[in-house]
Amino acid sequence: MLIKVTRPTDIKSSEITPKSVFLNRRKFLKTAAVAGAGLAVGQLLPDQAWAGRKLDGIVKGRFATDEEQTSFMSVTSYNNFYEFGTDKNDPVKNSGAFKAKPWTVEIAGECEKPGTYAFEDVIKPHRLEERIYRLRCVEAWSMVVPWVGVPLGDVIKRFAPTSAAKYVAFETIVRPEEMPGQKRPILPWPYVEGLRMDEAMNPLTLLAVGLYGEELLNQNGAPIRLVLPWKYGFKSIKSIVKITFTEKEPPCTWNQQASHEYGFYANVNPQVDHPRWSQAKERRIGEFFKRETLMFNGYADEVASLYSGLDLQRYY
Ligand SMILES: Nc1nc2c(c(=O)[nH]1)N[C@H]1C(S)=C(S)[C@@H](COP(=O)(O)O)O[C@H]1N2
Ligand SMILES: [Mo]
Repeated sequence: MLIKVTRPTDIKSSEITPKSVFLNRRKFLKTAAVAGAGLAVGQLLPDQAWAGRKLDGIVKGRFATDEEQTSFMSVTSYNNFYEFGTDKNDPVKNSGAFKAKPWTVEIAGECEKPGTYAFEDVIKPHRLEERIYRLRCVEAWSMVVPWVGVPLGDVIKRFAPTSAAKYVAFETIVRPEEMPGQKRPILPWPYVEGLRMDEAMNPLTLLAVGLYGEELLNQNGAPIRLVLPWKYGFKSIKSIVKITFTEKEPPCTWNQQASHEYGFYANVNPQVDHPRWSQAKERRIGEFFKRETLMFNGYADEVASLYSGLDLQRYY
C-alpha cells in the first residue's frame, strides 16, 4: 500500500536530515530548551551521545516510504530501552558508558553452525541496505526511520537451521555496570524476544546496524538489533547477544510481563485495542494531529499472508 519499491537512484540524499546540520544547529541552540527531545535547559548532552561513525557501502534497499523522516535528534533521543531507564530520554542520557565494541553474537539451538561469532563476521558477508520504515510503538506513537542493516533471513541461512527450527529466539545483553536500568527489576533481564521462522525469513525483517547512514548509537540498540516494521516496536529487540533456533515458541519479555496486554505476535492492528487504550490512531513524533494506524502498519501486502490461518483478534 504505502510501500514504495525503489530503484537504487530513487531516493535523493537531500531527503536525509544530515547530522552535521543538526549538530551545528545544536551549538547554536546551546542555551535553548531542546523541547522536541524532552530535554530541558541544563540537560544538554555531551556531543559524544551523538558521535556515530559513518557506514560505507550502503545500497538503497527494496523497501522505502516517501513519508517525511523523523529527525535524527528525535530518533536518537526519544527512545524505549529500559536497560537504561524508563523515561524517553533516559537511554540517550544513561548509555554513554555502554561498550558496543568488541561484540560477539552466540548462535545456538537447532542449526548446523552454532558458535560464538564476532559481530563483524555476522555482518560482513552481506551488503548493507538502507530501509526507510515506519516504527509504531504499542504506546501509540510512531516514527519514520532510515535504518541500515542486512536482511535477517540471509544471515539465518548461513547458520543452516535444521528442520526442527520452527522459531528464532533473541536475547539482549546483560551488563548492569553499563546499563543502569538493569540494576533494578524493571523487567526480568535479559530482555528476550522471538519470531516464528517464516516471520524471521520475511524480506522485511531487518537486522539493523545503523540509521541515518551511521552506526547505531547505544540508545538505539548498538551494535545490532531487530527491526520489524509491521509489529509493535517492543518486538524490535536491541543489543542482541544470542540467537537460538528452537522447536517451541520462545518466551518474550512483554508477553511474560502482561500476557493479556502484549501477545507473541504483536502485529500492528488498529482494530484490536490495548486493554488500556485504543490502537486506532497514533501520534507521529514531530506532528500535531493524530494519524490513523494502518493494518500491519501499512505492510499488509508483504506480511498478511503469514497470518492467513490466524484469528487476529485472538492471536494479537
Ligand atoms: N532490549 C530492549 N529492546 C527494546 C526495548 C527495550 O526496552 N529493551 N524497547 C522496545 C520498544 S518498546 C520500542 S518502541 C523500540 C524503540 O526503538 P528506538 O528507541 O530505537 O526507537 O525498541 C524496542 N526494543
Ligand atoms: Mo514500544
